[in-house]
Parts: sequence; C-alpha cells; structure tokens
Amino acid sequence: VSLSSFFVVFTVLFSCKTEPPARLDAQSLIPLPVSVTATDSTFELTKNTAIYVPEGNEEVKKIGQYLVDLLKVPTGLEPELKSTSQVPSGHIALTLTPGDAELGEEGYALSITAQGIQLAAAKPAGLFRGIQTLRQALPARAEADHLQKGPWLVPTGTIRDYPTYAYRGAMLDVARHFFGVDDVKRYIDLIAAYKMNALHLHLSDDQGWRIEIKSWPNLTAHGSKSAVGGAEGGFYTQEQYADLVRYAQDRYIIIVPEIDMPGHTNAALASYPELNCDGKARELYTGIEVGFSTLCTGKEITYKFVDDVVRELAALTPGPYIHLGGDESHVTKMEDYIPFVNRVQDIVQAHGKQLIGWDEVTNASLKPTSVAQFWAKAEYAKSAADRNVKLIVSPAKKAYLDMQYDSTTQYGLHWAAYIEVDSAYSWDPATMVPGVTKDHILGIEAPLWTETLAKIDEVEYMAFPRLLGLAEIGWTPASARSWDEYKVRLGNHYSRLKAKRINFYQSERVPWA
Ligand code: TNX
Repeated sequence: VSLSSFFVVFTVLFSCKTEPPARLDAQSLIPLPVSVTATDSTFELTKNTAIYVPEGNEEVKKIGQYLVDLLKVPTGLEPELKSTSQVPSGHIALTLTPGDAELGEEGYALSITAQGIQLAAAKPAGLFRGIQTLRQALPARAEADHLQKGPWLVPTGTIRDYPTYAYRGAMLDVARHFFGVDDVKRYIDLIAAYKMNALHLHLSDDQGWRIEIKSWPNLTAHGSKSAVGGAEGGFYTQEQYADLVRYAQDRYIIIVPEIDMPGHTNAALASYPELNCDGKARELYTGIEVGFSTLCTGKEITYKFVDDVVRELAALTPGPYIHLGGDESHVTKMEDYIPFVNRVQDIVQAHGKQLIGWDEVTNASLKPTSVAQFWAKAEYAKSAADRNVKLIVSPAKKAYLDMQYDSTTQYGLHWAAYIEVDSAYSWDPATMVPGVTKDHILGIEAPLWTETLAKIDEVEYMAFPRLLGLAEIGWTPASARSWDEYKVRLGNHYSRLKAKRINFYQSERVPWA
C-alpha cells in the first residue's frame, strides 16, 4: 500500500513539474497574432540560456536588457546579454532584418525550436512587440513579482505578426484626479504588454492643471491644487514629465500630451485673470459638470498663452502629436470656436507638431496632417474622412473605459452606455461610421476619464479586462476576431492578470480559467 501510494504521489509531483505547456497555437495570445504555426516540442529556458544581440547596436542591446529585467525576478535566471554575430544554439537571439518590409515598424517574426529562440524584426520596435508575445508564451507565473519555481518551458513553432492600425492608444485623465509618476509608469507597463504604442495624457481640465509650464508658473502654483470632490491635486514637473516620456519611449510608446481648449479650461482661468474676457479670475472647481468654461478667443493674450504652452510641451515631447482638445466648448460661440481652432492648429504646426483634436474640431479647416479623434458624432468623423483628415477612433459607446460594465458597477459613469466586456470587444473601427473605412483611420484609443476614479486600482478595475480587447481591435485583423473565440483566450489570462496584481472586473461573460 505504502509503495503504491508513494508512486501516486511521485507521479503527481513529477508530472506537475514536467507537464508541457499548451501548443504555441493554443497559447491564448492577446492580441491574437496574424499567423501562428505550432510544432510539437518545447524550448527550456535554463540558467545557461543567454540573450544574443547584434554587435554594436545599443538600441537592441537595451531591448535585450529589458527582457533580462523581465525574467530576472520571477525566474531567478539572469540571462547573460551577449553581442556577437554568431549565435550558438540553445539561446535567445534578437536580430534585425531590415529587408523584411512586410513586418513594417512594429512587426516581428518569432521562431521557437527545441534548440533556441529567434526573434527578428525590421525595426527595434518590432523586437519589443515580439518580446510581449514571448512573455505570453511563457508560464503565467513568469509575470509574478517574486521568485517562482521552474521549469521555464516555451512551446515551439513560428509566429509572424504585425499590427492592423499604426496608432493603438490609451488615454488617462490625470486632470479630474491626479495620478503620480509611479501610477502612470505602471499603466505604461500594462499597456505595453498588450502592444499599445501611445499614451494620451489629459493634462488639463476645469478641475486642475497638471504640467509645469515655466512661462506661466501660476498654472501649477495655483491651478494644480484642485481635483474632483476636493481630492488632493498635483502636477508633473517638466523633469517628471520628461522621465515619463523616456520611460514610455523605452517601451516604444509615445506620449500624446493634451491641453484641452477653449473649453475645459477653468483651472487656467482661475490661475490667470487675463485669460478671461471679463479679466476676472475664476474660482477653482471641484465638481463634474462640463462645458461652462472658455478661454477668451478674442484676446491676443490667449494666443500668446497657447503659443507658450505648446512651445514648452513640444520641446518636451518627441512624439509627433500635440492634442488641444476642442470638445464640449458649449459656451464658446461657433463663430469664435472655428477661428480659434484654425489658429491653434497653426501654432501646433509652427512648433513642428501635428494637431489632434476631439471630433468637434472638424468644424474648423483642418490640415491634412491634423487628426480628429472620433468620440461622439458620426457626422464629424465622416466630415474628417471626406477631407482626408485621419481619425483616431474611440467611440464612447464602445471604447470609453470610464463607462460602467453594468448598473451594479461601483465606479464610473454610464451616459454613453453600459459596456460589458463583450460589447467593448465586438466592434470594428472600419465599419462604425458609413463612409469611414480603414484607410481613413490612424488607429484606435481607449480613453479613461477619472471623475469617479481617485485611485489607480479603481482605474485598473475599469480598464481591465476591456483594455486587452481594445488592444486586440487595434492590432489583429478584424476578419480574424470573434468574441466566442476571444473570450476563451481572455479567460485563460486569468492567472496572468492575477500574477501582474491587476485589479480587474471578473465579468460573468468570460470563462475565467
Ligand atoms: C465627455 S469625451 C468628455 C469628458 C468627460 C467624459 C466622461 C470628451 C471628449 N469629453 O470631459 O470626462 O465625457 O465620460
């Protein structure tokens, strides 16, 4: 008896330890790659595995180091980073194949055999995206923030993958409630894991001004002090903002800074009386109404203000875009709004950047380099497309992460819709608006407004798991997507989301594994 039970225990222990992972084509990758071919073997990452990068390429070396840093804590392995042209078998190799044009800016080719892992891309960004896929091919416990037991087996096969849309973003409203540098870095890490490439920061609104502008110091000295409901305000110094930009850049993510205008400007109007038509400073505001404030579009000082703000922001922002809002300017007359938008568009261009504005900016004469962000009105999206102005698609009814899942959700709003996890996934940017097709669309964004969200774990609860689906909409061809198949992959991410300590909504519509 004791001998047979010994064997039972032994078999259970032993089989746990060596149980092979699911085949590569059953690995529940999110976003789903363009093509995956499985072969029936595994590669084992051991203490002898090294990471090879091309000699003399500092950028790829940095990406290799990023992979080392990801693996170090959970696996206890610290793969040696080696630069050579000859890669012996048994290792991980990152290589650049600039001739492989199909891979574009962000595509990659991943080949995993029992002998080693080859990750190739035309551009460094592609290597970075490919590493996110490799992470998901490793066991979920590789996402933990403390040491885990091996073995570290990766199923073999090949993946060729590239994104459908060039712009795949998330927006965080740091104006209604302020979120500090560490919170934003965590959000950057989380969106990077799902291959997003833009973080739009909503840096000013009625309730607060969140970025230091050296030529207008009272914006932060005074205008940063408030937040919704009397919560603590805050702002990023230029050094902190630059640190965020660098952190994002190291993850091949651009920061898109937004200074909302001419409406949503109470914090600025409270900081500088001269920006008001009546010359009187407004009180700081902590409510959640919209549409009551406006810069004085008829005063020259307003354009000096915009020019200074855009100049300082442009100097700090390597990405191509400056977002100047333009939404819900309900107390700005249309005859004032249009010349205002035309003029701030010129200012953005004069500082070498492209304007992004919420869809109302299509009332103005947009340049072909400007981008309209579709959030509410289909006719604005259509009007942009008709004029060959590119669109970022973020319809409130589908993509707004501050919308409640259902009527029982603790936080959030529901003015646009209740958005369950299936609803956030089941739509196609290229068929949302008649006359707006894939060619008109720069990409997709998932905005998160924070009137009701004061803590980063509340932000996470609203963003996750919907953000994974929105990331997939931006990356994976629409023809390859279906909710019934996706929900299984999402369910299989349960232990990954847990390992990352993400506070996520466990929707009953998802078969959590
Ligand atoms: C509308 S969306 C707004 C924001 C609010 C949001 C709340 C947009 C361009 N403007 O000012 O925060 O609704 O869901």
